[in-house]
Amino acid sequence: MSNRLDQQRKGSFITVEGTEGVGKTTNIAWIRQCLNTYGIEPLMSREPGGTNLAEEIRVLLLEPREEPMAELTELLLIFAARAQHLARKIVPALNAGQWVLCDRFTDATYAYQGGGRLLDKTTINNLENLVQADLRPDLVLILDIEPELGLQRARQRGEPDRFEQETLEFFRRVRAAYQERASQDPTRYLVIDAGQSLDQVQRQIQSGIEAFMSRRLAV
Ligand code: Z5A
Repeated sequence: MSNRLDQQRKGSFITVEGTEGVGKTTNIAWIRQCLNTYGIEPLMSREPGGTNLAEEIRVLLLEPREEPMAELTELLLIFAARAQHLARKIVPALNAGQWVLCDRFTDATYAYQGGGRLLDKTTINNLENLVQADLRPDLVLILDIEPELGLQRARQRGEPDRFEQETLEFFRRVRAAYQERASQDPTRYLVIDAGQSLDQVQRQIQSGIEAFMSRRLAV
């Protein structure tokens, strides 16, 4: 099965990113509502995961375990899950003209494995090209927050997963990597100040979606 996109596709691929406790889950529901006002019901998904097999890989990735996971193992498992997710869910949906709204995608790999774990960006880029061919999100919303504040919010949720156990310094590097990616392509990336009240965050998201929709409708 190819991951190449049909050039005639009408669906858009929107992803949502950010560091811990940034409010992705809360705000994805709002993004969906914003799209609904245009008559769009997106296919919802998440990474790592999105299909039964990819969700099994997610468990391997997130559960703390005695044997430390090697960084390259982590990177390859993430792209293995992504290959499955693309082949079985995302690409067929986009090619059928559906919109896809995904909680995290490859920008998270550049941020967590590249920024956080300090893995070589060229290796990530090579895997991205292998697994995704020319598929890239049409719009990436990055919810941006001071890592201290995000961790405070995230740690109210109970037992931390393998990533949530990382240091503040790790999350500072993750954030910096997201910011760097956003600065390289300001039309495809939308950075939202997620440290504000939920109401203010939702207003920023709404105007970002409106701007994206007007660009899209103008094509
Ligand atoms: N990972 C990776 O390393 N590489 C990759 O390529 C990919 C992923 C794809 C799982 O992701 C892990 O996978 C992730 C990186 C790694 N690291 N971790 N952990 P995940 O997305 O499933 O996990 P998450 O980062 O913990 O996301 P989450 O569950 O969506 O949580 P959230 O962003 O923190 O959202 P939330 O639950 O909506 O918000 C947290 C709390 O804050 C909650 O109580 C809200 O009510 C509150 N909140 C939200 N917004 C506000 C505002 N504006 N004000 C005040 N309080 C708020």
